[in-house]
Amino acid sequence: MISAEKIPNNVNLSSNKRLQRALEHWQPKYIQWWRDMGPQGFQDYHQVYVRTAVSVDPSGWAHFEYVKLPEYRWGIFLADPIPDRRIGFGDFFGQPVWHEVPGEFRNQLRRLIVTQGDTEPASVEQQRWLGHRCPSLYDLRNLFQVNVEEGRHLWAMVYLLHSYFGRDGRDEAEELLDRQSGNRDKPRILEAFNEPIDNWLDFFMFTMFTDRDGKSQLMSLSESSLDPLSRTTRFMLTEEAHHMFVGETGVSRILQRTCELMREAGFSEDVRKVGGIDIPTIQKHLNQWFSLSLDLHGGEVSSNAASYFANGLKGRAKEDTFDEHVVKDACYRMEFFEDGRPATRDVLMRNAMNEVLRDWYVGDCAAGVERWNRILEHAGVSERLRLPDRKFNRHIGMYSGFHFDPNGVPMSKEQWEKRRNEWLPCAADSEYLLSIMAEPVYQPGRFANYIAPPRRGINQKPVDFEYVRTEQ
Ligand code: BYC
Ligand code: FE
Ligand code: FE
Repeated sequence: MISAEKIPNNVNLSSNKRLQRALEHWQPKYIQWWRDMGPQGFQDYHQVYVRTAVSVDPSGWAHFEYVKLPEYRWGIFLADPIPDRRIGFGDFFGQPVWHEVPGEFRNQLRRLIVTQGDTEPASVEQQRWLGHRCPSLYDLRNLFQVNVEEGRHLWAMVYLLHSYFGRDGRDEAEELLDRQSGNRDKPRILEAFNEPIDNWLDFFMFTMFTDRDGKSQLMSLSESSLDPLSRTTRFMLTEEAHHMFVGETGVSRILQRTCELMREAGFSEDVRKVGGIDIPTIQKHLNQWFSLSLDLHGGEVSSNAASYFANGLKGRAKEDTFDEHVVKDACYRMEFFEDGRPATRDVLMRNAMNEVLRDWYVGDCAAGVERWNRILEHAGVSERLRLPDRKFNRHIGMYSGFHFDPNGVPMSKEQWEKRRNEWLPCAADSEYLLSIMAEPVYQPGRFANYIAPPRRGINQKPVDFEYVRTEQ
């Protein structure tokens, strides 16, 4: 059942009039932002077949309907509380979790929540033109599903800001609608969220790799001692799975189609001549979004990360799978880059928490790339995709300011400049991709030439279902 309330929620909003008023005050600003900065040209005349969260149990989750995007029911949902939940790591290990924000951690928690919140609307802004270049109605619908859920993730963080951070929280909530992706004067906080997402290969790589940073960061925040933050992020993770599905299967379908076109054209022919996306171009976009998303994990050695861990604010992904949770003296063997050479040294594990999470992230990405390579293998294509070395193209942390090739071999700035376009998308690649995406595909069941249809539709609907329809 959809609740009759203005803001669907499972936090008993109607019993907290102050909070309800604050959120109802923020809501029209949010809608204005969505209209200005959300999907361009798909606001008033299109209905999209989307899934709306109406409660956290599985039945409330399977609610599909046609909605006009600005009328999507963005709600506030927290995963069910875990009875007698205890702090799982850091200096307060074993104590009861917090239901309010401790004064001494207020600034750090606010900063974490604002940083997380900032990425959500940023991604919607980055993707706002893609609808005009969509490869099918199925993909168009998936784009909008991702967009409305990122909008809901913003709501999730704004709920925390309004509930627990008073005046400052309300100000931060306004600023979340004020910063803009790529804006020179008021950019989004983290780098990857200021990069353009102009074409669908970018979009699929972004949802594969950058939404996966969402997954690793949300996993570590879901360990938090601040119980409302833990419960909010736990529910967000269930939505994140679909975003990564969109990215992984999007690239899979491009690979599948590329292989078909290669076979048809004869393997030595340039697949671009028959309108496909060649594997080197796919690899370059992988390199781009993987390296940008590595940066999103912060510096390798970070006193911020150490202090988040010590204070119990941000844990490791799957904290309960570790043997020891206080981690006071343990060390992490870290590779440094000194005098042009790698050198290994021990650093306190707490200071290496960004790197620990990055390790988890790289492993999760590698598994995805393996799945992609199986498609190439089955198609009898000998090329393979691979993750570049983690030193490649970094702008945050100890490798920023140096240059490395995708194998991690150091190189001079001049060498890098000369070869950069072999490894990262260049103007000619974007131009080509935009040329094959210039005509959007809006007929149900039809797909652009460069991508294979999905194996099945959404919510057991057929692939040729009218996932987005113009209002009659
Ligand atoms: N860009 O101690 P350090 C998602 C700054 S994605 C720019 O190494 P720390 C989503 C840093 O702020 C998940 N600046 O890093 C995906 C610091 O500044 P100050 C988003 C950066 O503090 C797709 C300085 O560099 N969630 O949900 O450990 C679609 C040294 O920092 C960057 C989160 O990120 C960067 N990449 O920060 C939609 C979780 N990295 O203090 C959504 C919350 C670092 O010198 N954030 N800096 O001024 C955090 O946990 C942490 O802030 C970071 C690492 C993981 C970002
Ligand atoms: Fe998100
Ligand atoms: Fe996401």
